[in-house]
Amino acid sequence: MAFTAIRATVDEGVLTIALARPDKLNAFTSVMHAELRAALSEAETDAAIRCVVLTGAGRAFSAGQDLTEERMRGADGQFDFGARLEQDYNPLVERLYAFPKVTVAALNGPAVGAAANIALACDVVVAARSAYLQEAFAKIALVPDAGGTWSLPRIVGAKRALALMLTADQIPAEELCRMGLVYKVFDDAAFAGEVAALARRFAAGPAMTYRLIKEAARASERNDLSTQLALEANLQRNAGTSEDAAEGVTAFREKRPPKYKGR
Ligand code: T3D
Repeated sequence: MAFTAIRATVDEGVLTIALARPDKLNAFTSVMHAELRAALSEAETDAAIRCVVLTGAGRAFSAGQDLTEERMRGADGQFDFGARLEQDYNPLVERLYAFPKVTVAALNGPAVGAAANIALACDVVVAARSAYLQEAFAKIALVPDAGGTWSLPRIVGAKRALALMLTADQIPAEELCRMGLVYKVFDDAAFAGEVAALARRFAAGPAMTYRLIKEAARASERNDLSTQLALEANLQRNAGTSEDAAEGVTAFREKRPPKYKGR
């Protein structure tokens, strides 16, 4: 498919989606959203794609919503700042949270505004040392969106989340890592190689089990301990009878790397 605002490439089971408006720091437009939807649909249905990496072209991950794009209007003809969220951002965030394959946000540079929170909706977030994240909304007198008010307190705690959102400070990669917003930081020169290696690891891993792990992790956000323990038992029943689980144990006994099929 020909895209104009993203680049999508597949290699060794990994779909890499690069937000690609580098002269505008990959700011999101409705075209970019539509193209992202198409690329993610492809990733969902194509069994050969087992991991999705979301990154940015050029020096930024993304500067969030394109502030020069014409605003949507409500039925009364007035600007409606919620409309774009309902049409584009909210479905994207929900889709990423529920995505059936492993998703990696690779912050090659600044992740700002809605883009920061889209990154946080991915399963694993890694960053180049020069990258930063900024809940920039308050700087332009807007409320954090794209799930930030939900995800940030859960990741960094209520007080720190509020400080991030109220100050709109740029938080450097190392600090993001200490806060738990980023899993690992890599030197800029090594970043692309490290991301590719991590994504290839996921693509070669037990895809069905990954899906179950994600289901358990997401469910824990609403479950009490007893409900979660029961869910774990059920999911383990599924995982334990998979071909991959049998292969995992056989490979361990035979002292060789496992060859997973994702079922
Ligand atoms: O509909 C709604 O608006 C509601 C939805 C809101 C969701 C949101 O995401 S709100 C948050 C939106 N984002 C921002 O407020 C960030 C705006 N950008 C910046 O503050 C700065 O650009 C950065 C701190 C991210 C980076 O600064 P710097 O100095 O490294 O780069 P720059 O020179 O400011 O930007 C380079 C170019 O990208 C520049 O274009 P030009 O002048 O060379 O033609 C700049 O205008 C453009 N750019 C950067 N961010 C955006 C953008 N263009 C459109 N929209 C942007 N968000």
